[in-house]
Amino acid sequence: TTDHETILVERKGRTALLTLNRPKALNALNLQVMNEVVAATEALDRDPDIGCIVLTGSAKAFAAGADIKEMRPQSYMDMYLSDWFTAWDRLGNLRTPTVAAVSGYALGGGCELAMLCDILLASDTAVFGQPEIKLGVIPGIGGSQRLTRAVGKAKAMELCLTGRTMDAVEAERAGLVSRIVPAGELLAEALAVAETVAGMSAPVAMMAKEAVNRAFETTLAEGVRFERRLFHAVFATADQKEGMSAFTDKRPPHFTHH
Ligand code: CO8
Repeated sequence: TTDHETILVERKGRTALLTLNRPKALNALNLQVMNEVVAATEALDRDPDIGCIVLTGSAKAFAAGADIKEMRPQSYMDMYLSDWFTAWDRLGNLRTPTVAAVSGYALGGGCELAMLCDILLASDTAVFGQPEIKLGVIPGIGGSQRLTRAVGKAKAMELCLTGRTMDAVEAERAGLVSRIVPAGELLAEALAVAETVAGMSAPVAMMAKEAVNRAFETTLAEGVRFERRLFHAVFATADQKEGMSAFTDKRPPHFTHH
């Protein structure tokens, strides 16, 4: 698509690839990037022909944070009245599964953006952190909450209070990323994962995503109840019949996303 300046959007079959493209600023996330990413992903989310969205940056930087130069002069009232960065929350509300492919710096808002995605793949060069404290601020796109849920208090507190970063190995051990991939293979692997997800039944993948996400919002008993309702609901899909018939027929399933 052509109506973006800070991102590139490509489609490959049922997969969409969104690349942050402000190389001179290491993909710093200004309001334009936010608005373009959110508008593009919401359009893809509405498109029944897209089953998974990959978000990536450059080899050097997934994103080096919110745009410090843009934020520097803002007052409290500027931030409050514009509800600065609120649109990023909408990325977490997409129904289509998302994959973050992180190479290089994922700092501050960049780390928060990666954590807004459903699957987080890191290259062996990835660097994660919430260094806002060094600038006299704190995380503002959910980092203090999502990092803590992902890696626990011990590491989240240390990272947010000292600003130190984690390499890919530490991030994987801590549970922030699902896997580490050699830098040269990151994008191909992310697209392969996305193609796998996009090949599943779209409504069932949406329900699986919704069920996992509910674990972050509710008690175990309520979460299990929620899962059970969705489990019963998948029996209303044609894809459940197709998936189970394909198994018994010993052939690959052909999901119709209904
Ligand atoms: N914002 C704006 N510009 C940036 C940013 C950024 N976050 N990061 C890098 N850049 C720019 C640099 O200014 C530089 O531009 P120029 O050439 O015009 O000076 C260009 O990108 C290249 O950067 P460097 O020369 O610094 O590259 P290095 O390889 O030397 O260093 C680093 C790479 C270590 C990543 C370094 O750039 C850095 O430390 N960047 C800042 C990292 C950071 O602190 N991120 C957190 C930002 S704050 C944040 O994200 C808060 C989110 C919540 C806000 C909530 C509001 C409601």
